[in-house]
Amino acid sequence: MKLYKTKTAVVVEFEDEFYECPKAVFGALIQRDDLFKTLLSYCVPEHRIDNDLEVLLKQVLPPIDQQEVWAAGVTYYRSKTARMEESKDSGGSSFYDRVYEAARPELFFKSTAARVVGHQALVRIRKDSQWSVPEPELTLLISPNKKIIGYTVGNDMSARDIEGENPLYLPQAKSYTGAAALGPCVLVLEQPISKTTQIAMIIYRNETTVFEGTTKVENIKRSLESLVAYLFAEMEFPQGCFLMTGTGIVPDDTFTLQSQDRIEITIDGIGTLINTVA
Ligand code: DO4
Ligand code: MG
Repeated sequence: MKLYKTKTAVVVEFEDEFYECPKAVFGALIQRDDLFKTLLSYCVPEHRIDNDLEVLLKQVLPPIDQQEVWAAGVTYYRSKTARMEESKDSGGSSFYDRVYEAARPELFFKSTAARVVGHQALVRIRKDSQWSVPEPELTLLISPNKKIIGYTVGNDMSARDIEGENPLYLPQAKSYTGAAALGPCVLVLEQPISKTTQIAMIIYRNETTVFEGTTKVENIKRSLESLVAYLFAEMEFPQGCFLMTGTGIVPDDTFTLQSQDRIEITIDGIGTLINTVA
């Protein structure tokens, strides 16, 4: 089932029907270990609403409340090779090689909730970057008790030239206004998401496709549980958190985003997160 946050309601989509969750507080719901069961309890005829997915998608907000957004890096082979290439002149490339093989993953703070943008909102490229890309990432919703309770689509916008110049610039390459997008909903399952789930990204410029790529969750080198275990090892998240799990799709080195490009990221079972570059 899918959970949407809109300006006026909390809505569940289940078996092609829509249900409103009266009096539900979105921020409290997305901390619950029993989220699937709780949402199911709203899926009764008295809460059914006539809704159209297209109409709903025009009203959705980012599916977050006060949670921090964290991110994992170099979890796919493609990400490792791309980072090694972009940082070769700085002498930093061996860090990526080593972290790909190491037991401890790369984890970094990506965004406060207030800076996250949602479906159909604008993302940004930094004015001081000449080489920026979107990173399409399966994003986990994790409860305060370290349980993966949902999945959403994430875009970890990144300034490749800034990180490539020096890996210590990572926070500037990754965290700035308009750098994190989540949405359009949270997929809530009774069982873990399938490893064969496909992640796809298309970038349009003036309605022409300028980049297209796909990967699968099974290409992540690490288990999702191990990423969560490292993130929670020495840190508490009283309201839970979101964790972007890394990108397996990186455009060729000649590609950089431009203002007005439209980025469409689709993850099977969740939906499509669409953002335009401001
Ligand atoms: O090391 C830099 C960040 C890597 C990243 O964001 C990714 O692999 O998705
Ligand atoms: Mg990333």
